[in-house]
Amino acid sequence: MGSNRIVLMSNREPYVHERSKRGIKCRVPAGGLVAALDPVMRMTGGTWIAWGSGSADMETSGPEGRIQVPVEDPRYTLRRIWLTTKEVADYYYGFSNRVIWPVCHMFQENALFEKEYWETYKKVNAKFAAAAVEELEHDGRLWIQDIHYCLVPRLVREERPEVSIALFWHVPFPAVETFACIPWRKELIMGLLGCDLIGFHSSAYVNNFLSTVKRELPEAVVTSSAVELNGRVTRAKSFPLGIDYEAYSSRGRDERLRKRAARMRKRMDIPHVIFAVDRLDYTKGILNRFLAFERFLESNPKFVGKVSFIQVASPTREVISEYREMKRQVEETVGRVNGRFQQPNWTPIIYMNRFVPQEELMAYYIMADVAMITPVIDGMNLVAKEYITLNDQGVLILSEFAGASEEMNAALIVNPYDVEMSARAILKALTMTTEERERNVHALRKVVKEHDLYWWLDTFLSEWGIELSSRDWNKGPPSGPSCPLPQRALVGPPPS
Ligand code: ADQ
Repeated sequence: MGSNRIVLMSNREPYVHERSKRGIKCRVPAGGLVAALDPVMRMTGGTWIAWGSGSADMETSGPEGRIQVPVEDPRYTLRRIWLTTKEVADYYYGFSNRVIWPVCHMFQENALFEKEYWETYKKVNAKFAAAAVEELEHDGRLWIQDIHYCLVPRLVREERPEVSIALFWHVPFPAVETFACIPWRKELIMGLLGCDLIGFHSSAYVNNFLSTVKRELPEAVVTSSAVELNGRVTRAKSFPLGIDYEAYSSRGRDERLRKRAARMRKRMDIPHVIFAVDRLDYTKGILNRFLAFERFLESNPKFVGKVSFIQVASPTREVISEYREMKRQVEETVGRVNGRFQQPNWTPIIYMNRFVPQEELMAYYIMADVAMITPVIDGMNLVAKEYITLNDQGVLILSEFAGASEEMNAALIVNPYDVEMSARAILKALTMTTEERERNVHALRKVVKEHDLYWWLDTFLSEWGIELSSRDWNKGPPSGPSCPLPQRALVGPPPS
């Protein structure tokens, strides 16, 4: 079955060294996935290859970008890949975020098919593939995360036919006609078919991927779960990603956190609170959500002054014009709706354009009566799962276009484009009895608990031929691994 030592590849690194006025600090990026994959790497050893994006990454790594992590108890190697400003602009912001991202989210009109982006994407993929070839043992395993390295599987396969390669695709895979917009679609598909296994969040995305392969490569033999091309088989399967249910659930029972949530709620002094948190991305449906809230207030005047909508929207990809334009529209709408309904002691939409620390986010989850998670399209959406785990009586309004809705159908499911329907769902959510709310939470928690992060890891790894029980490895809180500085960083001169 080959070695269990994994070479993991992702755009973001698990440990980032940053220089500040007070010296070098090591940061563990927020987000469940890094926290989940770090224990896998600790357990299996091996190497994590990622873009070295931190301002002090170079001076804290060895000559080839290698550093042993976690620094206080080294268990695996982090191999940082250096990218020039132009490479970051063209491969990351360009091809990944202005070609693959919009097309996979069916926003083709936001895509920019620049040849230069493609050329740089190829170059950066070749750089990452070369690093993987160096790091892989004979019979090793390469696990690629997401859309940034579609060409790597084939490039590595050409050099090292014996290694096992898997990839998890974190965003939707669109319908065949939509993917066909990409001028380099065939090269992307050929690249992905270097994998032995490709995971998606839902069976719909698996089907879309297989249909695209069928269209682009008529010579391939495509079944409902695999592709055979030139004697090599690539399997495609759905593995819905979950959260660390136990960790979130135990935070939800934490007395200090509950008191904090109660204090926050008391300060607001309002009968009802609706909450949403997203990156400020055009896929997240923030604008439609505000229009639905406006319609709700319009048609239910008795709720005017009685309900506030708290929206946390963290800045993201602001160098891209579509994101700046969307931010402008969202902020204009907040201003308009608030201007229309605001009263001296009541704000209809409380809008925060920043990243909030995890503790604060959890307090919002606990204090909000309703979470309105209504992306116009989303690969999965983990916020929906986090909210339902933390709030014992919370009502979830969920978009039918979030991957999460495939399993979480006990939520109030809405079409986010249908403003009337979404406004009616808000009314329903605010008028449900305690019994109805608890029944729904119970049904939803069952799915979230069953298909949690460790289920995802174990199912994916087992499908790939690795039998490990990840649930036993990571008993820590969802805040993830700790990260003190390596000694070298305190004394070593910066590299030239
Ligand atoms: P995202 O679109 O970034 O990623 P999403 O699932 O919405 O993923 O959220 C990821 C995490 O970020 C959650 O844990 C959430 O709590 C946190 N978060 C989001 N906004 C925040 C904010 N303003 N402040 C603090 N924390 C915030 C992609 C796909 C998703 C898919 C994930 C995982 O687009 O569809 O679910 O990957 O595969």
